[in-house]
Amino acid sequence: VAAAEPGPGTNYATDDPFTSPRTQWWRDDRFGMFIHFGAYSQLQGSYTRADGTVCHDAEWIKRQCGVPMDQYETIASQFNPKDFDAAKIVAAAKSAGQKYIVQTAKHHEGYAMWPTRVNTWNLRDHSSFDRKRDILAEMKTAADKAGIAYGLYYSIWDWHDPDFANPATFPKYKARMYAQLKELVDNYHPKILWFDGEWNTDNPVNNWSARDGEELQTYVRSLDPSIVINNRVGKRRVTDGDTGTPEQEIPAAPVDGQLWESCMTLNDHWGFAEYDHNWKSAEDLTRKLLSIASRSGNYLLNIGPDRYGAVPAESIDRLKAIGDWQRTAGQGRAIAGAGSPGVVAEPSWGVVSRKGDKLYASVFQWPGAGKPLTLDALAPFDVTGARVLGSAQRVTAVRDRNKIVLTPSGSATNPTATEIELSIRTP
Ligand code: FHN
Repeated sequence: VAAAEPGPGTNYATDDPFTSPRTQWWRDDRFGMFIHFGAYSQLQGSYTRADGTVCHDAEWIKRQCGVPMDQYETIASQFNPKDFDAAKIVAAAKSAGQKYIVQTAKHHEGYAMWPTRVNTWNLRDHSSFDRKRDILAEMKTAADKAGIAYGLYYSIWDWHDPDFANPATFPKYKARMYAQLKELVDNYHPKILWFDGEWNTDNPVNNWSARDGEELQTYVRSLDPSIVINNRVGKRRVTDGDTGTPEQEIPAAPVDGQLWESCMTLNDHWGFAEYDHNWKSAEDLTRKLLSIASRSGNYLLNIGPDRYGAVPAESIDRLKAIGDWQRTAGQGRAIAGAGSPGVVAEPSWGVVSRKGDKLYASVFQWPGAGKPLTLDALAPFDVTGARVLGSAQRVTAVRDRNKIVLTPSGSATNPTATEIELSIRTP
């Protein structure tokens, strides 16, 4: 359902993100793709020092492995992501049922992944890449074509710009950052600006103040008031921006009274790391998505393309498997457009989400034919129908005081999660 366009004169600085038309699409989508891709990808997670020892990290490799800046610049000059294929990446997102994308435009290394005019530390001017290509423009075009919202990540923390770490010249850094953000908004019209690095604790190197955060939000809203902003924009995570950003965890909702989005990796790194084979299973990822949606959160699941821009097959396969589960028997109804049930507590055997007058009970531990699944009611409501998606079996729903006892007559339809759809009537 297309959200109403916010009208002119809307006070974006004070509207409530929980109800604003500006965030409507984001609240409905539930599932997005994060992309960590930068000059660090050229190293693919391994840096060989002068003494022959190898140091490992991904997007933090510059800092964690102490790569001197001149060497890092040389490495970046070899970066040639010739196989970056926006249509393929967007298709992978689509296959997963992801409805928006957030791509790193600039990570902590300070390297701009678009042809910025602000400096030459960017993919066009400091690489071996085709100067005519602009991968952010390619992504924006492909995302638009697929009906996927496109957003950009921008790190406030900058390891490359010397003015970031110099209190006397910090305003010059800020001016350049503002200019880059204007380029991003003007050229790629992001629906999300996802900030990061406001938190770095290298004091006194981190000159980013709470006031800087407030100003930045006002600035972004002045560029385009419809942009959704995450909370890492300032120093007041609870009140800054529109969306909370728990990382690698699923919190109990609500998070400090904010909309929230859990960002997570598919293996143990954000950027490509050739040595990291610790991939999460499709079952685990799908259950995480269901759990997050059942608590009215969003899931921002990351891919890290390799140095040539290719997405690991392990990522592509898992994304598709998450989408396949959703496409089976309409099971995806438990996710997009759904949220916290309100009327029942989270059961021990799975999670429950709600969309309008339907509850979706995602059963992770199926009890077996004739065995009960119990839900604790938190509010009065009637169950007017119950069925197992993708199965002809009967399921009865009997109320016993504040408990709803569901008894399926057959076996689980799906080892990841079997969906029981309940039709409900609330007074
Ligand atoms: O330092 C970054 C990290 O590399 C990655 O980008 C994540 C994504 O949320 N954010 C930072 C750590 O909080």
